[in-house]
Amino acid sequence: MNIAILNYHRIGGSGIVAYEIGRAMAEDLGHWVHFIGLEPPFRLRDNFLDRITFHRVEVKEYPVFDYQPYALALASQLSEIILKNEIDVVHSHYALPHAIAALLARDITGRKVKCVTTLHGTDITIVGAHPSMANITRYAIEKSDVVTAVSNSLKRDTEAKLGIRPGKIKTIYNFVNTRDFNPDLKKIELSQCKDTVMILHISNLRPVKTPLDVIKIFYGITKKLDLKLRLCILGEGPLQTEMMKLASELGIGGLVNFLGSYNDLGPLIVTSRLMLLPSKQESFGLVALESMACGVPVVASRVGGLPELIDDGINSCLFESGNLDEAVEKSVNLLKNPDFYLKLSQQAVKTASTTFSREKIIHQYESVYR
Ligand code: GMT
Repeated sequence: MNIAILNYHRIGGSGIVAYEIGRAMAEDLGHWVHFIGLEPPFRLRDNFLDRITFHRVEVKEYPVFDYQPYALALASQLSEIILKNEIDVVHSHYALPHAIAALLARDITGRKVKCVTTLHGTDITIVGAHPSMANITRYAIEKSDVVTAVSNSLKRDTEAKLGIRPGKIKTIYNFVNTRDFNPDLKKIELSQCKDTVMILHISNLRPVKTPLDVIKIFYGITKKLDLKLRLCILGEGPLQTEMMKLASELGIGGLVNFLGSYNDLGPLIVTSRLMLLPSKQESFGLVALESMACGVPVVASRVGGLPELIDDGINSCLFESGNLDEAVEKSVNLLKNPDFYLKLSQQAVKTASTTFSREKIIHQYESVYR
């Protein structure tokens, strides 16, 4: 099949999922994949992969436009790509603007190309459900041939918030590539983390991730455990300065490292002992899955799709959203009890490599395409 994939190129779960689907379609299943966007998906930038092409969208800058019309430029250039490459399926990640651009491009070509849309979370819970965007998001969903959501929680939220009929949206869980995320990866020697227990948080440090709570939970752990501890923050975002300020107010500034953004996360994850994810909302929590695949248990809030992935006390831990005392208690309990830790770590790897493996999930997408 010839598959076109539309996604956001910035670092984030939806771009990773889009890239990994394209990669698996080309590498494992022999399809031809065309990524289309302003920039290549960031994991593609370091790699050349056979049967994968990137098409850059050009947007004409014109002073009369208040906003450059990216969605229209995408639709127009996608219509050419559809015709030239005999595209069978356009897979849009995010209803807006990608699914709309795909529907428009199909109309322009008059071809019977199929439109598949995957919902990732914030496109519905934050943007799509806003009154200014609700109608067009509903239209994108209703007119797509198949719509998938990355968890049952997101599927239910979308049906409720946008009044979508049950049966229209199908859940296909996110997945992890266990070649890149597994417990046997070589650990990184971080001089600042030598002989210490490293606790990790990975996110875009936006309010929805409650990154200030990460600092507070870590502070609580340091008060209860007589261990050399470090908190490493991977990712960049608007709350970084506030996090630094809070850490120094609490007297733990020297124990918190901000490492910035990286592509190859596996070696950093295996170097750490625990992942903290206290998000306010998380439609799936890809980073939790990647951590579990590395055998690093997660302490996460019981929100959105996280309970579909995390079985509390079996493969990681969940706490009630906002209950930081519970988060501290569960983290301390894990770090203090090696047998319990090992049990959770092994079960986390098992969950990731069975229920959420690339091999299992990618066939679900392929059968949707077929
Ligand atoms: O979490 C973010 O802010 C980024 C966002 C994205 O669009 O990349 O992540 C969403 O999609 C991911 C991939 O499906 C999910 O794993 C994340 O849970 C979801 N984020 C939220 O729902 C907040």
